[in-house]
Amino acid sequence: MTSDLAPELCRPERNAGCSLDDLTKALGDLLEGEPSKASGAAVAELLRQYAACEGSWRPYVTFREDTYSRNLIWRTDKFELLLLGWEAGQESPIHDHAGQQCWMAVLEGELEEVHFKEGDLAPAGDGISGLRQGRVKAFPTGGVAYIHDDIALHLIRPRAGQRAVSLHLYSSPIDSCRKFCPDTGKAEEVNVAYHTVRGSGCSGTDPELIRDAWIR
Ligand code: 2CO
Ligand code: FE2
Repeated sequence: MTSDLAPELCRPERNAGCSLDDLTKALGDLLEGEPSKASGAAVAELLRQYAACEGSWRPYVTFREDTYSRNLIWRTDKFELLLLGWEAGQESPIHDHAGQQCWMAVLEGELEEVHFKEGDLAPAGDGISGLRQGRVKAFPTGGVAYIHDDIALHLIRPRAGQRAVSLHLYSSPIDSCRKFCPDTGKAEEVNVAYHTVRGSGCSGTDPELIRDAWIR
C-alpha cells in the first residue's frame, strides 16, 4: 500500500546523517539543549537512522582477544558515544549503568541482552543479594535497545559463534559502574575506560586494567 503523505511530511525532523560527525552533532543538539526536548524516542530514532547507513564507523572499531573493546567516539559533559567490538564468545559482565540512560544500536551481527534483577538481601546480613534472571532478547543488525537501572541490570553478548559491533550512547558519561558476580550476586564498583579514542590507542589507559575490571 502506498502512503498518501507527501515525502517531506514523512521525513524525520532531525537527521543523523551517515557520518559520525553528523550523528554527534545531532545528538548534541538533542542532549545538550533543553532537557525536556531530549526524548528517548528521538535519541533512539537518531541511532536507528545511523545504524541503517553503511559503515562510517568501520575505521574506529577494534577487536581484542581478552575482552570486548570500548572505543570512544565522542564525549561531552552530557553524553558519551562508544563503539564496542565483540569477538565471538565474549560477553560483558552483569552490570548496572551508574544511574545513566543507555541506548545500544547494533551495527553488525546480532546481540543478545539478558536482564537481571537484584534479589532480596541474604538473611546473613552480608549485603549480598542473589540475582534473578529476567528476559532474554536478541537485537539484530539495525536494532536499538534501551536500558536504565530502574529497568534492570544486564549482560550483552554476540550471537553464538559470531562477531558483532554496537554503538552505545550514555547520558551522561559513565566512568565507573557496578559489576555483579553471577553466582553470589555480590556487587563490585569498577572503573571503565577506553581501548581507543577516535581511532587512536589510549596511552592514558592501561588495557590490562580494563580487562581485569571486566573479567568475571
Ligand atoms: N555497558 C557496557 C559498557 O559500556 C556495554 S553493555 O551495553 O550497555 O561497556
Ligand atoms: Fe551495559
